[in-house]
Amino acid sequence: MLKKAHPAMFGIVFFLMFAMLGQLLAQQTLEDVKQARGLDDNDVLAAVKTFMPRGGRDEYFAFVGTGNSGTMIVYGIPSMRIYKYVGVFSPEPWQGYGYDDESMLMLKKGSLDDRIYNYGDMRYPALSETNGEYNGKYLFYSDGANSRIAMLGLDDFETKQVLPHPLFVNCFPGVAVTENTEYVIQSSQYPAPWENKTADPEKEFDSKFKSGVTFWKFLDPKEATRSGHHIGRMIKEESFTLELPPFTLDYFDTGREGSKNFVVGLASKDGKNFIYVIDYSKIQNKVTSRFNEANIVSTKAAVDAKGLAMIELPEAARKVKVTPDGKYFITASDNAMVFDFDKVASALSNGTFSGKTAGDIPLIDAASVMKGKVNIGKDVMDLAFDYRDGVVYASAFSDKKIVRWNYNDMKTEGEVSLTFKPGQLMTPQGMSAAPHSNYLVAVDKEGLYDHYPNVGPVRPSFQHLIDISSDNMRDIYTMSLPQANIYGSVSVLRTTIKPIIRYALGTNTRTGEISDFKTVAGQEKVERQGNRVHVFGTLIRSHITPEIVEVNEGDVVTFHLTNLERAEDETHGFTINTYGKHGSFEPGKTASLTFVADRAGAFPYYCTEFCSALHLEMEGILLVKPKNWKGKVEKEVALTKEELAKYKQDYEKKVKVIKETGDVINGVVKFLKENDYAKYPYVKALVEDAFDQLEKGKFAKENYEKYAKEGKWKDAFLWAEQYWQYQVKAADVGLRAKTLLEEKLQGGK
Ligand SMILES: [Cu+2]
Repeated sequence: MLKKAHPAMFGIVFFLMFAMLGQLLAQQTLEDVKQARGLDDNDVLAAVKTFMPRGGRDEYFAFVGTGNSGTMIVYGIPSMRIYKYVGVFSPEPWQGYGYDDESMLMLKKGSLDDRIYNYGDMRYPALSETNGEYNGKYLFYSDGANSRIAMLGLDDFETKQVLPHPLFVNCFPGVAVTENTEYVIQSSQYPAPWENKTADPEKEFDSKFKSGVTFWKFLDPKEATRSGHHIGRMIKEESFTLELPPFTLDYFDTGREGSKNFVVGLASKDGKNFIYVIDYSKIQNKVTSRFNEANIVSTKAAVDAKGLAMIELPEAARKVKVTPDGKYFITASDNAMVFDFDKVASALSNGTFSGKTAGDIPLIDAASVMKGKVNIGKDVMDLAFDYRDGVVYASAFSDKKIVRWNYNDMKTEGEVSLTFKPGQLMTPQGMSAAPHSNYLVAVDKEGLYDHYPNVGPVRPSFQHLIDISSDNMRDIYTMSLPQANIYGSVSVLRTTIKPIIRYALGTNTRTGEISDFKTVAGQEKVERQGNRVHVFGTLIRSHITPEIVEVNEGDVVTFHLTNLERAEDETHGFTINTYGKHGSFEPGKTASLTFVADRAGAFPYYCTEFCSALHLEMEGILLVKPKNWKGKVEKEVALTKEELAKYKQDYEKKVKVIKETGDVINGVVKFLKENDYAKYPYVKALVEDAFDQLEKGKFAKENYEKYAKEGKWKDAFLWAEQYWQYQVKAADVGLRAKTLLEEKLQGGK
C-alpha cells in the first residue's frame, strides 16, 4: 500500500512510536510538530499569520459571490474562515430565503414574470461608498443569467431588494457604484432586442439588437425607520439607461475625485476592442424615450451632449480599473495600458476625435490619451491596487505569476511565482479610494491537483491569500469554497460595518418596517374567514404558541410568526412536516408562511434551529381535517375533587419555586446594581434582555393570580408554569450577565 510514503509519514510513525515508548502524554513541542509534519519556518510563519486566537477578530470582512449558486459568502481576512452564506438570487433554505412570504414576494417581484429562479450568475460585487470610501452599509450584485440587480443591507447581512432589469434580458454579472452611491451601475453583456423581444439575429442584428449601460438611482434614507435601521432603495423611476449599438460589454469601473462623473468599460464588436467612456453628468437629464417604465437616453443624445466616446484598444483587455486617486484607468492586458483621465475628459469636451465607430460614437485616439504601457506577461487577467502611491498588482494567468508594478514610473517592482493560474485579484478596500496593503487574494485556476485531495471531477473553488506586506510576497493560505464558482470579491475593514444583533420586535426584515402581523406574547390567535386561516403565533424558548392548530382540508393557511427573543443568537427555525415550508426567525423578526392545506392528516411543526437545551420542546401539531371529518366532539369535562386538589397542590409547589427563583434573580440584580453593571455595555445589554423576559411574563403572573383567586387550580397551575418559564429565561440571562461582570471586575477591563 505505502509504496511511496511521504518522508513526513515516517516522521509521524517514528514520532508516535517514540511517544508510546516514552512519556505517553507529554505535549509535543513546536519543533516536534514541525519535524513530524515536515514543516519549515516559512510554513510555520504562514500558519501564525493566518491563525486566529480565541477572541481574536479578523481585520477584514470579504464578500464573494458563488456564481451560479446565486448566494454570497462572507469570510474573514486573514483567517479565511467562512462566516455565512447569504441567499441573494437563489432561495436559501437555512435562512428561509425564498420560503417565507416576505422573501418570496421580493424574489417574485424581482423577476420578469413572477417566477422564482433557483440560480443566478453573480461575479463582481460593489460596496456602497461615501466620498469614494466604503461606508459599510450596502452591497450590490448583478445577476448575469436572469437579468436582475440586488441590494444587501450590511446591518444584518440580508438581501433587501431584488429588481428585474426593465430592458435587458442579459446582464454583465458585475456592478459598480459612483463616488457617493448616487448610482449603482449595471450593463448588458451580450446584445439582445429590447422593445420587441424577437428579432432575427442574422438580418436584424445591427438594427434591432442593442446593448446598454444602466444607472440605477440609489436613495439612502437619512432618517432611521421605525425598526431602528436604515434601508436604502434603488428607484426605477429615477434611473436611466444609455442605449448603445450591439457591442458585447464586459467589465467596467467608475471614476472618483476628478473623474467622479465617469464610467469606463470594455466593449467589443466585429473583432475590435474598445473602452467606452461615459460622463453621466452630461447625459442624466437627456432622456429621449421610455419603455417598460424605463428611461432611455439614445446614443445620439449622449454623443450630442458630449457624454459618450470610445477608445479603440490595440489589444484585448480583460478588465479596466480606475486608480484609487481617480487620475488614471488601467487595462488588464498583456501590455497593461495606463490612460490619463484628464486627457480623456478634455478630448471628450473639446471634440478631439480621430473617427467614429458603430452608432456614430466618436473615437478618441488611444495613443493621445495614454500615459504608457508596461509588459506584464501572458494572459493578464486582473489588477488590484495597494495603498502606496502608484502600486498595482497584475495576474498573468498563463505565466502563473502575479507582478507588482508602479503606474507612476511604469516599472515592475517584483513578482511572485504560483502553483496555479491566477485569475481575479482583490486587495482589502481595493476598489475604494483607500486600499490597504497587507494581503492580496487571488482566484486559483488549474492549480496542481496533487496539492489538494481529489473530490471528483467538480472541484471546489480555491482562493489564495498572498502576503504582500514585504518585498518577499508569499502565498500563505489556500481557502476552498464549496458550492461556488468564484470570480471577483470585495473586502472592507471589519470595523466599518456595524451589524445589529436583534431586530425591533415584529420587523419584516426585507422592508425594515414593523410587520402588520407582529404578534406579542399572550395575543396569539387563529382567525378564520371562510377557508382563509391566519395563525398569529410566537416563538420563544421553549414554546411555539399556539401548540395545536386545526384547519380543514383545502383551507389556505398562513402562519404569521414572531420570534419574541431579545437574547443574542436566539434564532428559531420553523417547519411543518411534509408541507415544504420553512422559516428562519432571528430575534424580533416576523415572517409569514402561506400554503394550501391540501393534504389531510396530523403534521408536527417544530423549531429547526438548535436554540437551547430545551429546543426539542418547541413543537406543535397542525391538524388538517379531511372533508366530512367528524372527529371527537370536545366536551368541557369537570375536574373531580381529587384532581382539583392535586392541581392546587401543584400550583402551590410551583408558586414556591417561583418565589425561590425570584430570590435568585433579586440576588443577581442586587450584585449587578452594586457593581455598576450599566458601565459595561455588553453586560448592560444582557441585563436588559433579562428584564425584557420578566416584563413579558407579567401577563402570565396576572393570569395565575386571577385563576387562583377564582379557585380554578388547573388554569392557575398552567399559567404559573408559564410564568416560571419566563423567570428561568430571565435568570439564565441574568446569571450570564453576573458571570461576565465578575470577569470584567477581576480582569479590570
Ligand atoms: Cu427554537
